[in-house]
Amino acid sequence: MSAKSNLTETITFDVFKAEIIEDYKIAITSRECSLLGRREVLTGKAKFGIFGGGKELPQIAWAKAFKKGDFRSGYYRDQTFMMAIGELTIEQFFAGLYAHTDIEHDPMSAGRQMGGHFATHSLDENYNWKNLTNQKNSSSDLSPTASQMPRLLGLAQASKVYKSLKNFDSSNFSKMGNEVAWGTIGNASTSEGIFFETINAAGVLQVPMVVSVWDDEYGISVHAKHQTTKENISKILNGFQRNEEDNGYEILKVKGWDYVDLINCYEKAGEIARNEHVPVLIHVEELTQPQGHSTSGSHERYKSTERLNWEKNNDCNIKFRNWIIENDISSEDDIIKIEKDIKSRVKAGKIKAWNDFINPNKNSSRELIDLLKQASSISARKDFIEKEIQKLESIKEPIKKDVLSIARNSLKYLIYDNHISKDKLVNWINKYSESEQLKFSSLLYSESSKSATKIKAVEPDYEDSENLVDGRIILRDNFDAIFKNYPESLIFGQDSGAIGDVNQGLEGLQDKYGSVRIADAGIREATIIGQGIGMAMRGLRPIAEIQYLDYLMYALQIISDDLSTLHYRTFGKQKAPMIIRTRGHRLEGIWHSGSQMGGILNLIRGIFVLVPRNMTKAAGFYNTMLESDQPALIVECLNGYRLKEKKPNNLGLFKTPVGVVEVVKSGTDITIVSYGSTLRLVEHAAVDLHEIGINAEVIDVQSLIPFDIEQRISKSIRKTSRILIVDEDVPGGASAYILTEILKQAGSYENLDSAPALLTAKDHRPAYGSDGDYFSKPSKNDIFEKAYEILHESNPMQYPKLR
Ligand SMILES: Cc1ncc(C[n+]2csc(CCOP(=O)(O)OP(=O)(O)O)c2C)c(N)n1
Repeated sequence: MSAKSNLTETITFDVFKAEIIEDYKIAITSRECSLLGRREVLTGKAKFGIFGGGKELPQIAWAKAFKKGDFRSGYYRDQTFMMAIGELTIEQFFAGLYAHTDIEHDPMSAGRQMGGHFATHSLDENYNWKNLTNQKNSSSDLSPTASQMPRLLGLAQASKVYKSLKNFDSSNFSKMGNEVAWGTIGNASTSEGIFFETINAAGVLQVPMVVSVWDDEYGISVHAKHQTTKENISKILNGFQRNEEDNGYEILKVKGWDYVDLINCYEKAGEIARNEHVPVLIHVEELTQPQGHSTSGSHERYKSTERLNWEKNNDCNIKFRNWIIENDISSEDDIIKIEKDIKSRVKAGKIKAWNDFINPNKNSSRELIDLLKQASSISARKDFIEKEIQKLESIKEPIKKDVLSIARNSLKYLIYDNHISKDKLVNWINKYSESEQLKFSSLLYSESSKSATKIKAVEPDYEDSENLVDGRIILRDNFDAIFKNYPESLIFGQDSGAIGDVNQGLEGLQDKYGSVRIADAGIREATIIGQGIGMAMRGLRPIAEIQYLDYLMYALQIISDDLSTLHYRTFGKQKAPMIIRTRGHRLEGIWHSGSQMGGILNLIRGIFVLVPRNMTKAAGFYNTMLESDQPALIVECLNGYRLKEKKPNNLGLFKTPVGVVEVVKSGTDITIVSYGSTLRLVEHAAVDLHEIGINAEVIDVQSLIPFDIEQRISKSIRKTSRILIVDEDVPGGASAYILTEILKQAGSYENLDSAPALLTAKDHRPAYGSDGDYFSKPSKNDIFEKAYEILHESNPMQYPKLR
C-alpha cells in the first residue's frame, strides 16, 4: 500500500488524517454490526444473516466516488457502502435483521426483505417521485445472484437517454445525464448468464456503468476453479477492453485491502464512466469472508487452514488498521479507544433496535391477555382459555404470530358464549389481524392516485370515420401520438428500430423520433427488460418489446423476481412503470404457440397482464398504462395486425380500462368467457350456437390481472346459470386462474346450474401448422360442442346427444 496519492496533494494532511479515521470508524462499525448480527441469528432473535464482513474497504472507496443522483444496483454484501453514503444506521441495520415492519425503522423494505437487502426511497409518502438528483440512490436488492445486473444496465442507460432528451423536464432525475450506475456482484455470481448478457449489452450501448466484482475466491463453498474459466473474471473479460480502434470497457484491477489504490481506482472509474459514458469493470481481488458465507454454516468446513490463515492476515480492516499505525495517522492506543467506543455504540444501537421491534408486540400481548382474562372469567371453558393465557405470558418476547395465533386459538373455546367480553375480544382480533395483514400484503400494486384501476375508460371516437385499416396502422399511429405526447417515452427491442418492428407497428417512427427513442436491441430478452426496469426507475417511460410471447421465457425470471416485486418489496418506495409489449396467441408450433399464460399469471403477480382482442383495444391499453404509475404486460394478437379495424379519431387519447370485462354478445343460455385471439373463435361458435337456438353470452376478459373488478361475469352467470371458459393454454393454466377468480365473485357458484366447464388446449405444446393448431388448441368446433354438451346435460330432451 503506498501512501503516495494525488489525494494527499489536494487536501491538507490533517483533513486527510481525519477522513481516514472516519473511514476506519465506518469500516469497524460495519464489521461490528456483522459480528453482532451473526450472534443475533445464532441466539434466535433473527432468522438469517448475510453480512458484508471482509468487503468493507472497497465500499468505502466506492462511496467517495459515488455522487448525488447516482444509483447503486448491488447485492447483500454492501452494508458498508450504505453506511458510508449515510443511508444505513446501526439501528436500521438491526431493524432489517429483525424484519421490523415499520418503514421508519427498516427503510429498506419494512421487514419484507431479509436483512442485507438495501434500498433508498425514490417516492414520497404520496408515491410521487422525489428529486433523485438530490440524493444518493440505491435500487432495491434481490436474492437471486446476478439479478441486480439487468436493471443496472437500464439505470445506466437512463443517463445516456437524458443526455439527448428534449422537451421533458428531467430535473427530478438527471443533470444532463451525468449520473453513474454502480453495480456490485460476487465473483461466483459472474457465472450467471445474465451477468455476461449485461456486460455485453452495456459494451454495445456504451453506458455509464461501473461494475465491481467482490472477489473472495469462493461462492459459498465452491472455489473459483469451478466457477470461472482461468479462475479470473477480469482476465477472461479482457476482450472487452477498449482500445484505439474499438469501443468497449475500461477494465481495472485492484487489491481489496489497499486503501489508497482503492480510492484512486474508484475515482478513476467514476470519471471514465461519468465523463466518457464508457462502462468500467473493477475486479477487486484478495477479499475475504471472515465469518463465512452466511449464518447457515461455517467456512471452516470448506476452506483449508492455509486459506483461513491467509484470510486472517489479509482481512481488509486489519490491513487498513496496520497501515494507519505504520503511517502515523493514529496511534494504536487511539485506535483501541475508537474500537471500544464503536463496540459499545453498536451494542447500544442493537439494543435500541430490538426494543423498538419487540415493544409494540409486548403491548399487543398485554392487551390481549387482558381481554382473554375478561373473557375467561365468564366462560364455561375457562380452564382452556387460561392455558392459552399462560402460554402467551410465558413468551417474554413475542412476535406478532405468537400473539395472533393464541388469540385465534382461544376463540374456539368461546363459540357458544355470548357476552360483551367475547365481542371485545373478537373486535380486537379483527382489528389487529386487519392492520397487521396490511403490513405484509399491501402495495403489491400501485395504491396511488395514478393507479391504473382508477383511470376511466375513454371510448374510441369514430364520428364521421368509416376508415377501415389494418390493425397495425391503428397501433402505429397511436404510438406516434404516444411518442409525441410523452417525450420521456421510448421503445426498444429486437427489430423495433430501423424496420419499425416485425409487424410494422412502429413503421417510420425511428425517422421521426430518432434512434435513442425508437431503438433496435440485441436478442437478449432479460436485459431488454432490465433496460426497461432501470430506466423506469429513473423517471423515463420505457416500452420494452419482447418479439414474441414465447420468448418472454428468457426474461421471465427478471420480470418475476425484480419487476413484479419491486413496489411490494420496497413498501411502495420504488416503482418501475414500464410496459412490456409483446405479441402472442394462436400461433403455430412448439415454440410459436403464443400462450404460456398460466405460468406467466402465476409468476408475475405485481404486474398487470392485459390481453386485448384487437389493436384498438391494445392501443387503448398503452394509453391507459402510460397515464398510470405501474407496470404492465400487454400481449397483442399476432394474427390481428392485418385484420381490418375502424380507425378512431382520438388516437393517443382513448383508453381501454383495466380490470373491466366486455360483454361482446349478450345471451341467456350460457356464458362463454375467453380472451385474445381465441375470443374470435368463441364469437364464431356463438353464431353457430345461435343457429340451433342456443343464445350464448360472450365475454372478453381483456384484463387477466386485474380481473373483472366490477364482477360482471357473476352477473352474467346469474342470467345464464352456466359458464364455459375457453383458453388456448394447457389444462390448469389460465383457465384455472379465470375460474378461481370467477368463483371468488359473490353469487357465481350459487347461481350455477351446471358444473363450470373449462375448454383448453391439450397438455402438449401445439404441433406445427394449421392441422397442428386444430388438433392442439380449442377450435370453433370444440367450443360449439363443449357448449352444446353442457346444455345437453341439463336438458337432453331439448338438446339430444350430438355424437
Ligand atoms: C440464482 C441463485 N442461485 C443460488 C443462490 C444461493 N446463493 C446465495 S449466495 C451464493 C454464492 C454467491 O457467491 P458470490 O457471488 O461469490 O458472492 P459472495 O457471497 O461470495 O460475496 C449462492 C450460491 C442464489 N441466491 N441465487
